[in-house]
Amino acid sequence: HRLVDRLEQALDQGELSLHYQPQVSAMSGHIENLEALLRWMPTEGPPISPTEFISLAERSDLIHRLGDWVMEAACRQRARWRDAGLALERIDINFSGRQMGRPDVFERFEACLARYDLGPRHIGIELTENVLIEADDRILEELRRLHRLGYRIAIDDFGTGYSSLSYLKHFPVTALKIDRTFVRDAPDQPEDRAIMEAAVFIGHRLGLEVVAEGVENREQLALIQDMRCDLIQGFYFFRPMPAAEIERILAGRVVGH
Ligand code: G
Ligand code: G
Ligand code: MN
Ligand code: NA
Repeated sequence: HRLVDRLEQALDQGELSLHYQPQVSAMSGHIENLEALLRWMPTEGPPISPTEFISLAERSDLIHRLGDWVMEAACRQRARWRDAGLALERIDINFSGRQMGRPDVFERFEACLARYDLGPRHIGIELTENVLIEADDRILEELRRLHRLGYRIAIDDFGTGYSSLSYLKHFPVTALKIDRTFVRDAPDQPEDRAIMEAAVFIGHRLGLEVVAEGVENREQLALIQDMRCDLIQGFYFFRPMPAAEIERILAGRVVGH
């Protein structure tokens, strides 16, 4: 496949980068965490959508190289920001299904953090519902181990997977990210509002942090604040941005560690 070959070259030639989208506290509006989002900007031609090239990479072992690259880049950046004293909690990174199938995926994850002297409060993990459902016992045991160590594990796109709620009993997670389709439709659709309210309720009853994704306007924001979501991620506050822009925004908010 031509695009796969191009992607492999892009990795070698530095055409990939991470953008970071802030998650703000629903109470204070302060930036707490960042989600790392992969970007491919070829030196020639328009940017290529991550949905397109990640699903393509998923069909081969290239996803592992890509996953390693993301981990390394996110850790390097987090360590840099720690050393600069930037007021910031975690950078969360996305893991896809095939990545989780690699037996040493979390060994590599922890080794990567260790190289930069980072720990559970610096880097978190996002997994979609479907990835969690399909995880085998070995993967779940690894996730439980990371959870016990204090790593934050978020369920991405919550509410859209082929899942039953019972899986919430068994999975070592710390946060739900309510899928942005619910947020998008909530102002006009009572059903979407109802599902969101239920998700916030169940999340909080299970001791989980609840994140609303895809907040784009004041109307959605007001609804979400009424529902007592904990964190908000969406274009209304911030788009995914290059590291330099994050630094500009966080500049002046320097703390001691
Ligand atoms: O940033 P954007 O909304 O265009 O991302 C599109 C999709 O690509 C999202 O589902 C997101 O989770 C996924 N994605 C972005 N970066 C990464 C990454 O580093 N690893 C994986 N596995 N998925 C990613
Ligand atoms: O699937 P996942 O949640 O990992 O991917 C996050 C994706 O959501 C990114 O591609 C990001 O660009 C996108 N996103 C973040 N905030 C908004 C928003 O407010 N509106 C829309 N339409 N997309 C958003
Ligand atoms: Mn995500
Ligand atoms: Na999501």
